[in-house]
Amino acid sequence: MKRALAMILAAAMAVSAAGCSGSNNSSSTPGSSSGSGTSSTSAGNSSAPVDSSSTASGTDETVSKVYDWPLVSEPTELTVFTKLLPQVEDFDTNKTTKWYEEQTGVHINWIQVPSADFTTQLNLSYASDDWPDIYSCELTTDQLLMMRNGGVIEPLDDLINNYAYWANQVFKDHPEYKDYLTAPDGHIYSLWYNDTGKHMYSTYKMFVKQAWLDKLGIKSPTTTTEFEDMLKAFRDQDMNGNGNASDEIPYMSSMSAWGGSPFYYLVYPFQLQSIRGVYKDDSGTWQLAGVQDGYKDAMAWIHSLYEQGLIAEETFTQDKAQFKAILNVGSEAETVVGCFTAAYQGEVIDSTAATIPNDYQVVEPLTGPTGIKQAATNGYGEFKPRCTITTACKNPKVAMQWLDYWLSKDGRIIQEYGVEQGVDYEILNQKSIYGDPTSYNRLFNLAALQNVVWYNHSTPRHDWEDVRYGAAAEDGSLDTLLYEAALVYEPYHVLTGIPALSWNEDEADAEEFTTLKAEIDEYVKSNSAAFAIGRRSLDEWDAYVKEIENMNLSRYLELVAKTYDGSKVDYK
Ligand SMILES: [Ca+2]
Repeated sequence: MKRALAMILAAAMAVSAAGCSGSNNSSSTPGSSSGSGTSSTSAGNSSAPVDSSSTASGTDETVSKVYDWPLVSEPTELTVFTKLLPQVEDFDTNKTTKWYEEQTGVHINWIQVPSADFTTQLNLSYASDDWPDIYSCELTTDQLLMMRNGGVIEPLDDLINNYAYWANQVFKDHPEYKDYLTAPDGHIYSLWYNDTGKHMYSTYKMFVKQAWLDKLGIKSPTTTTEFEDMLKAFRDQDMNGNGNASDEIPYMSSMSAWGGSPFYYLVYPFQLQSIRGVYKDDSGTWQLAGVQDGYKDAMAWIHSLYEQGLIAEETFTQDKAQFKAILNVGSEAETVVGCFTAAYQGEVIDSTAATIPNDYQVVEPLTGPTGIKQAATNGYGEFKPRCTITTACKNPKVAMQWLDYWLSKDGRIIQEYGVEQGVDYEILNQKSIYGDPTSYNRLFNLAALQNVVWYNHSTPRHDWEDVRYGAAAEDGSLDTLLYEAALVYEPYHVLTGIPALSWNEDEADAEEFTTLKAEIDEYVKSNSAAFAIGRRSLDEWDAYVKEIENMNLSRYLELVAKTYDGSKVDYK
């Protein structure tokens, strides 16, 4: 065991260093469902049906029945390692902690690690020989595999099948979640966190200044031709009415804003593109979008827009703050930006600015010259491993049930709105964003220091959509706009094949994949900007494609396939 621990300590340190480079590292990925048959092999016949009609014989401890509280009949303690966000005062005295202990009868000894130092402390913890009962925090697939290799964790399949009532309820509607969570060895090592907000499904959207459309007497564009005509009108006419017909900026954005890159929305009418740069084509083969003929057509169109003064060059160079300074002005006469790309209005518009968010209305995906109308989606929003039980845990059944409750809708309401109705939150007789007749109104400030809830990083979470959009619908509120904009894109979603989680048992392959991905993605991005502004001529397209092939594109696509959908097959 000593040697194994030394090895995972070294590996953990490597992950810790890598962890600084941002959360969007591709370890994670998504899931193409490669058949649910492989997921619960260890469970044997104990994978009890979650349906209450099929109660397992002779035991009352099956997932056919939601557990009663308290979970235990004698005093029980669990040690739980979790992340302490700056917004949470203290887990020991937290209102949710006290309430949950009363319900469950389980006392928690918290190990609270401030978020600033979290990844390092987590890696040190599982590399030590002093493990908590539960790691109740976000985990990566790499970390889970290292924990497994070091004996820190074992498969949770049996515990989930037998005791996780709510996890199994969710699996009934989302059997693909089991696939996502299943490691190449066929076992599940964690519960999960997801964000199924519709706005997460398709992040690259276009927003246009509605008053300018009204002034022109035109409707929101639906085709690339209409879009181009609209930009020309913005360019040529004194849209803001300040007497100067040349200060309007038809389209501008920032590559650093969420959803801000033009190389998605403006590419979709010609070519499918994903946030990972690759997509699975109709024949099931992984392709790099940036070398497809459709991508070249998109670059030609974007360049022609640029040549005509319809796309601001700053789009490719300025950061979000610089863009916001141009967008958020004090009056209509000072308004210069006609349209922009972003995930939603609130990403770049200050709700306090004179230019209020709903001045800019969402534009649907454009139909391209060949009739393509699409918006790429991964099909699940965000999905990550979260929370696991260690081999040090003496009472894994209780630990599983303690975690599992947080996947219920009631648990989700508490995570989001607090424990006590009338004090932490109220229920309003006002339609919710989701469309329910009532809505939730939080009565404390979640963004400031508080001690009511554990906040968003400490438990498993299933994002029940009616709770996710449970706030009151208010015209022009950013949350309402977020949801409304997402609905406009939903009919045009095209799956990219990117899976929710990627598992890679082979460290050398994983490293090579990461390196090639970074190099190729950066090359596509910088050349796209060069093509757009004419710094590189599209006459050089074939040379550009050849350059990417020479960066070992074929090996990269092989690793994409292995990482995104091949692992399970290899290790079956
Ligand atoms: Ca003007």
